[in-house]
Amino acid sequence: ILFTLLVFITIPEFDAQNRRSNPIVSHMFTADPSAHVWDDGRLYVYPSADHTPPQGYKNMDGYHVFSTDDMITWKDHGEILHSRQVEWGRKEGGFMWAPDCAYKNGTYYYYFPHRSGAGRDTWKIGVATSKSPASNFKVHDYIKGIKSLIDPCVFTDDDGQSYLFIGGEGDPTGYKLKDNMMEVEGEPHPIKGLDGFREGLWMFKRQGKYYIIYPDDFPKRNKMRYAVSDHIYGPFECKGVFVGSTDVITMHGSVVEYKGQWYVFYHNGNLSGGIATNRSVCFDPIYFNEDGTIQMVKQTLG
Ligand code: FUB
Repeated sequence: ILFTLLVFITIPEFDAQNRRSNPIVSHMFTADPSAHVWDDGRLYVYPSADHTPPQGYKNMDGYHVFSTDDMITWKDHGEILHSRQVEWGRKEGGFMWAPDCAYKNGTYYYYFPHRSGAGRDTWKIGVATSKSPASNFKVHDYIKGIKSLIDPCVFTDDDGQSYLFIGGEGDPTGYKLKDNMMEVEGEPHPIKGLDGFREGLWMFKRQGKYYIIYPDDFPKRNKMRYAVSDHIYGPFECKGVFVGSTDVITMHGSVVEYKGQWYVFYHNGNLSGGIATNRSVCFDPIYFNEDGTIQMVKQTLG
């Protein structure tokens, strides 16, 4: 019942430079944030959930959703999905990794990577749907006919066509989604040019260019790189690192524009003192140069 109660968390006010402290959530551990702005004017963050005491990536479970309309006060909408609701999932549960959410024609589609068995080759991308952005999600099925990869990102282009990107535990790959948002059509497209790609890609579009941000494989502490292309499937040109490493090995996040400002969401381990599997979601503003390159992010800590 506790999880279904709405919890309001207030973080300290912006200081004179319009800054505030990270992380955005401090009553639980969160990671892999996918941020979206929906028609109600709020910004929603769909992260995965780490558990305490640290139980490792294999025990990740019980997704929550958070939203804000001022980038200061965050509302926890409670648990929206647990592996026990996933009939085709591994019987031990867990392995609910980095999710994403998309909206089409009055329905929210929630995409989550989950193993259907014990092995690394059993990853499936499940789909749950709801008429609301942060409650009442019902699990449908998983997306058939795609590779066993993690970290879904669903991007909808200006013409309304949606695409699924997956990658991690294998090379980044893009697919065209059918209108039902639960099936792919056509061939898989390998995404070329993401130098040093590790996992967790996220696509956004700005001034007609496709951007992909992605954690690199920098040893011990991943950094966030980005790459740019004129075409949805690339080839992309890697432009380098724009978020430096944090106190945990993984890096995973998203970029979104809200009320005229662009932001990057990511995670670090500050809340737990750097425990790799007790992460916390952060955000910072990002700034573009005239040529479309992204300035190095100043990470707000504490
Ligand atoms: O959080 C579990 C996994 O670790 C994610 O799916 C990866 O992107 C990495 O953050």
